[in-house]
Parts: sequence; structure tokens; C-alpha cells
Amino acid sequence: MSDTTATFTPRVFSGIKPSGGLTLGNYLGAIKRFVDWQEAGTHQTIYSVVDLHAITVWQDPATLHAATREVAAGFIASGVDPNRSILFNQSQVSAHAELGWILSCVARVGWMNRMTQFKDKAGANAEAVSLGLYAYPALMAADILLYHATHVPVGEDQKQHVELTRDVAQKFNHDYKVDFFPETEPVIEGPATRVMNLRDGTKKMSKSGESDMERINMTDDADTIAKKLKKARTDPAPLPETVEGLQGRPEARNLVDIYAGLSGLSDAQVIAEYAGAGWGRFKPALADLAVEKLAPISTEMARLMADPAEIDRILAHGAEQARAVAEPILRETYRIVGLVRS
Ligand code: AQP
Repeated sequence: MSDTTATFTPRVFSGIKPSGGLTLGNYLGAIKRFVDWQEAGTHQTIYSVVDLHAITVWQDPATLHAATREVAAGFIASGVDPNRSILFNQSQVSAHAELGWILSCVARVGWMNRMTQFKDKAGANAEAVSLGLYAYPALMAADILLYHATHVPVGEDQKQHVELTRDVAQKFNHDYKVDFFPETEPVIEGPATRVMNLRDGTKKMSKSGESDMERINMTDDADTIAKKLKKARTDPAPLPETVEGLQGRPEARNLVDIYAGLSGLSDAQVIAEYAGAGWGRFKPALADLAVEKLAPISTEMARLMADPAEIDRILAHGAEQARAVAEPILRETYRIVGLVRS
């Protein structure tokens, strides 16, 4: 039984839900890394707007299509090149749903019960949320394993789901006595793998958070980005002399981390540059950096979104390419399981 990905084609898969507008968290934790993988050229890169995941919570049908296009525009404007990466929306490749069902029959209820994201999202209302929200990690395992992806770049919050994907792959390989699915590696590297809410440094920045002031949206204009960062909550102390000094200061750590993620520096390098600085110096510098990096992306997103037919064309072409990779893997899965398929 294999416990490495060495025998598989080096391939990256990752996705983002169109459950609202993209945030700085999605950009730093995911999309920026997607572009790095594409640029490295070491792996085939496959990226998806995972709309089947979005509907695990209510989505207005009138806005879901637009949100799907917006996420696709965010990918492209950030540097995902549809000529070098496969870019598509999940629901156009029905193999995701087909393998999702098969892997739901492999995954165990006890595994789902341990998923912290489900507990966070369901809150006190666990009996009333959709069955899809509960089973989400089985579909996510299918998204990854459908392409025999060896590496999955994600933010910190998705680590547990990628680990569950490994468990699903192992159990499938064990139960059917095959060496078919890889044990995919989650890749969570560098600064800003968990960007926090600007109003509360103990909560993750999310698309669906209550207040717009708690997140930077990738469609925010320069003035809005600067205003939100200048109003971001902080403690009164200046920046510390060392990274260790950020301990117990979640808001300060978050802003340093965002600076590091945007600049390509490490947290330690940011602290070395701003040791002892007050917020009156650091926040405007951060706002300038954020505007410099994000404003061109939001301008390009607006340009792309003005031509929705072109985005749909790119997604349709990507879906065709994704099907070509997925189909033989799904076909072989059916054969291994003993399902009849003509
Ligand atoms: N705050 C974050 N910091 C770092 N990475 C993040 N990601 C999301 N938020 C942060 C990463 O973005 C990728 C796509 O996530 P998703 O949209 O599929 O789901 P999510 O993690 O549930 O994102 P949101 O923004 O919190 O969405 P809602 O509010 O709709 O649930 C993943 O790699 C994720 O780690």
C-alpha cells in the first residue's frame, strides 16, 4: 500500500466557494498560492469555483451565477492563466458529484462528527442545517481525488478537510485492496495562511461575515481598502521588537501577517522593519501596500466581469479539460467498486 504521492503525476487541485465576494483571506491564503504553483511549473494546476459546495448553505439562485463568475474573475485577475491552469466551475463536471457519492459511502460518520468547520458553521443549529453541509468533506475529498491531486494549497482552516481526504483515500485503497488514490498533501506555507477578521483578531476573515468592515473584499476600491485598514481594531501598544512579542496580541499579529503576505516578507522581516513603530506609522504603510497590490486586481476583475460571456466561455473550456482528466479516474473507480458502466 502506498503512503506517498511519488508514483502519481504531480498535480495541484484547489477551489473556492462562490458563497459571496472574495476576501483578502481567500487571496492570501489561497489564490496567491495558486498562482505561485502555476508559475513554478512543477505540477499541473487545476482550480475550481466550487459551486456545489456553495449551495450547502442557502444561495439565492439569482446571484449564484454572478458570484461564480466573480470568483473566476478573481482567479484570472490575480494571475491564474486559463491557458496554463485548468479553470472551471465544479457543477459543470458531474464526475465530482458521482465520486462524491461513492466516497460518502467510504467516509465514516464519526469522521464527519470531528470536523471543526461543521461545528463552527452549524453552531447551536446542527439539527437544522443541510445534510450537504455535514457531508461537505466527502465531496471535497472527491474534488481532490477525482484528479489524483498530489498537493492541495489551502488556508489553515481547510487543513482538517485535506487530512480527512487522506483518510478516505487510505480506506478506499485498503477496503478495495488497491493502490489507486494518492495520499494528498495539504500545502499550508508562509505567512497569512489564516487571515483574521479586522474587527476581532480571534475570528477568521470570511466572505459571509456579518459586517463589511471586518473584511477586505477583492472588489473594494482603494479608498475603501485604506479606510478599513486604518479603522482595523488594534491594541494600544506599539509593534514589538521581535515576533515573539506578538504573542497574545491577535490583532497586531494579524496586521503584521497581512503585511508579510502582501509584501512577500516574513513576519520577522516586517517586525525588523517596523520594530517599535506606532499604529499611526504602520497602518498607513499597510494601507498603501494593500492598495498597491489589490487595486490593480480589482480593476482587472471589473474589466473581466463586464464581459460575462467571455468568463462563461473560459469556464466551459476549463470544464472540458477537467472532464478529460477526471473521466478515466472515475471510470476506473466504478470498475474497482463493481459498478456497471457502459
Ligand atoms: N481568512 C482566511 N485566511 C486564509 N485563508 C482563507 N481561506 C478562506 N478564508 C481564509 C482559504 O480560501 C480557500 C477557499 O475557501 P472557501 O471559500 O472555499 O471556504 P471558506 O474557507 O469557508 O471561506 P470563507 O471566506 O470563510 O467562506 P464562507 O464565509 O462562505 O464560509 C480555502 O483554501 C481557505 O482555506
